[in-house]
Amino acid sequence: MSFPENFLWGGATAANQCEGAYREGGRGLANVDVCPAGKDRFPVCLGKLKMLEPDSEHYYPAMESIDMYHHFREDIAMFGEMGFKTYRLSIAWTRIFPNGDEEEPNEEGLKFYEDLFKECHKYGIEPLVTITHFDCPIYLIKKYGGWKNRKMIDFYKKLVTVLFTRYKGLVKYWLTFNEINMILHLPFMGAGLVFEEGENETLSKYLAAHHELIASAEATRIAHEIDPENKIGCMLAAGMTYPYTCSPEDVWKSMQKDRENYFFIDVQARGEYPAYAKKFFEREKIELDITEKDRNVLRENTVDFISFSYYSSRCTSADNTIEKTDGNVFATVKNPYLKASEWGWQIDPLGLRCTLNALYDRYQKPLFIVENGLGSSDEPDENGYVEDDYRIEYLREHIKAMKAAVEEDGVELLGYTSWGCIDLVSASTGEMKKRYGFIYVDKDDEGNGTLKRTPKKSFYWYKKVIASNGEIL
Ligand code: BGP
Repeated sequence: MSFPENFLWGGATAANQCEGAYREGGRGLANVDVCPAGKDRFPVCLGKLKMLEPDSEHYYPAMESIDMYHHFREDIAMFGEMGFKTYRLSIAWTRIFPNGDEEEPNEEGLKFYEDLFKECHKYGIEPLVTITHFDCPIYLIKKYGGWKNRKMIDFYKKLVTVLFTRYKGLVKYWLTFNEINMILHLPFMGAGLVFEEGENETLSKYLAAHHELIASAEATRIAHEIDPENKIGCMLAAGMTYPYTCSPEDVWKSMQKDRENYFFIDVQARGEYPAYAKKFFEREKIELDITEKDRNVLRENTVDFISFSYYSSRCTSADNTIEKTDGNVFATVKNPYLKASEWGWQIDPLGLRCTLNALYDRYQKPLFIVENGLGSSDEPDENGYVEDDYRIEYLREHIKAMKAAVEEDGVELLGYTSWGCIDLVSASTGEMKKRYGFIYVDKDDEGNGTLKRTPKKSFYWYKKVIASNGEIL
């Protein structure tokens, strides 16, 4: 038997990509609401194009998305039918604190998630909650500059205290920040950073990183104080960086690239800034004002487990002329040994085994794969049914690799939640067209569609995988 009996099989979503109802229930505006679909999306997500209100001329698919806000009972019932043991979702910060700095939380928002968690438990589904998934109140960005400002730590502490208190007994697994390393790659989306002309962007990104790292450690402390049963994880956009050739220059470059991302987890899992980061800060003249109290908080509150998303490996070369391709935001050298998805994301199941081993070797903490999947422009038949053999193939190969890491390499793995278990809006495109789900949702990028949910072929396949605890693939 390769997977433990209590292995947490399931699926993952994020509030802003599936809930819709973006102005209902007292919800305030967040950074993710002002990232349009289309050509302006990347400049906005990068913090280069200031856009702090949704552009009223245009429809953003995320405003309505699949309207899970009103359909969650139906959706969770379908997850239950697939046999999910866990469901990863995120809290929209602005449903709880619409501006982010109020004294009292919004009861309507708290009640919404309470009902949702109770619904999960009806089916024996353990919620796995991302506290912030690319989610920062616009008001905090306008007034304080987002995570550049140390005051954000206090607003976050207040948020988590409310959540841990209210959902005690309902939620045990928490992730503090989705893909925390996205601060470096998509700073507005990741941390609400907007850059002014001439600003030292590297400094601002690492300042924001420091504040999020302290906030994450504080959340870990508070979670354990409120309920010792709570398990707190960090979350990394992972994927090993291969050297393009065996030239030592390429190998060294790949190590440096990996460190850019490991940096966050090094702090969250080991409790202190690594030596290479201190040297980097000296070279770049980055002064972070790390207090004695900060050091203690980091040291005393390391995470209980390490979670990560994996879509692809990455590849790098010291030679800048080699062709690049897209890969979940990280521009990477095209690896000639790999096929790619419609969006150019390269497909590398063995890379998942490599990544699991690399993370386990480095941290020796339990791991959790909380995102993995294939984005595709699925074509339903007249009944809304999608025969998605390509998705089954992708998932099967990745689950095989994960199984090998557990069975043959001894990696300790808590669970697996595939990304976008029900179709939702894509983070990188802002569109519905790029689908990941086991469940097709009739909704297009112009807002048309009945919202009808239909299981795809992969729905029935995944159900068997879970029922056999990964034996039938
Ligand atoms: C991760 C994000 C998710 C999700 C996923 C797939 O980086 O955490 O929110 O969207 O990538 O990416 P996309 O939707 O761009 O295909």
